[in-house]
Amino acid sequence: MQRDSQIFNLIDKELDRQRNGIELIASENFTSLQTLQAMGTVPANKYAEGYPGKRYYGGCEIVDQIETIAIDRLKKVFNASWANVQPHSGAQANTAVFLACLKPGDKILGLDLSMGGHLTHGSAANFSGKIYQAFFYGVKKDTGLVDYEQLEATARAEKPKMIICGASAYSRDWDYQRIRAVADEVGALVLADIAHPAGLIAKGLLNDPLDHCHIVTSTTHKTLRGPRGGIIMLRHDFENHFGIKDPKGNTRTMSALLDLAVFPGVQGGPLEHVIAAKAVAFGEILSEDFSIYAKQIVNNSQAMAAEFVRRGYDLISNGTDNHLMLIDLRNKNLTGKKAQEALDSAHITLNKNAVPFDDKSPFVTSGIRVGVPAVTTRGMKEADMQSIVDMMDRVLMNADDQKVIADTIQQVNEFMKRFPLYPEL
Ligand code: DSN
Repeated sequence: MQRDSQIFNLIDKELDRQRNGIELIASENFTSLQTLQAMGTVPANKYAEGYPGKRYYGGCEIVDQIETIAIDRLKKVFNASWANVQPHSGAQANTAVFLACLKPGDKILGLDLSMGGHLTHGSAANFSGKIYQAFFYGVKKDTGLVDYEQLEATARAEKPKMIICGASAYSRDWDYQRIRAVADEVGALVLADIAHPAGLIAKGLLNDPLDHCHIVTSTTHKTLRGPRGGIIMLRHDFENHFGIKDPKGNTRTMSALLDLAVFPGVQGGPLEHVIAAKAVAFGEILSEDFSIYAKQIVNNSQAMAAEFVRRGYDLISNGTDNHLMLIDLRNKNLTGKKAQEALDSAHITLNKNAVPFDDKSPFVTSGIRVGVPAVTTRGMKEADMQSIVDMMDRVLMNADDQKVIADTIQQVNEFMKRFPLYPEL
């Protein structure tokens, strides 16, 4: 068979783009070479519907071992008693949790997408807002912090079946204990979606949701630095707590209901090559190197935030506890769209983002979200964050100046040579 040079040339170009630019998308990262390599291996050819030891196909004895190792390592990473590593994505993980715990029309309560929440937490455009009755809490206008009073008041008024915490654009830690207290009061389950800060939670740098939240989901490719995918975890399994039954009407443990919800509920065959890569990444997370990495993420994020504040940028909540920051650009007379486009043209990649109480559409927005997991993987330290903010500031203050953009491209490409990516490739 002829090698598909058209596609492989494009893959090479994407590698160059990743190598030469500054990656600040808060949800992106660079996996290790061995994690990357595991994804391109022969378990990709295998059908393995079911779970280790209980498959619907023959020939699963090796992928059973791979999946069991992935589960065991993940349980160790988060001190969980049960885990499912099959969800193809974070959205699939959340879908499975909803399927296991809710009936169509049930009430859910999540952080509003426009305040930093996620599509799958009840957005009208998503299955979660179409199939379930969604209510929202937000952040406080003066502090940018989650409005726990609003969360509690809405929970008491609406009595949702599930309260969802977690965000895709929130730079502060969560009070899981407080959310669990009101959930117990109104009889709700708590789902923590830790897709963004999972790597920091794994290393004890942020509050641990697993003790307080009934169910925890995550992606594996953000701060966990694994392949693209999802996971579901429990620290404390429970039975018949909320009268939830399996499709045949039998009472089951939550772990059994969640397994059934992932397969056959929302997925067919698991991606065993991706599960192999998850296992590799989880092994890396258990190492001391990853502890150093996670700490450096927080140091870099805080150094970058301080530099933005020093230059007069308006950070929501005035700083960060985690890997990202949200910047309101209105005082700089820029929209998020304009900022994203100008920075993109200078090989600095991030995304425009609505800020709380935004007056612009989601296609324009007043802000940008900036994250440091990927640049930290490249080996950058606090002083490098100042260099990045310096380059960004110059572009943002001269967004229509093609000479500034051209100079910055050169500067960015030169700067990134100090931080090689996949030198073996
Ligand atoms: N799209 C992801 C993010 O960028 O945060 C969330 O799913």
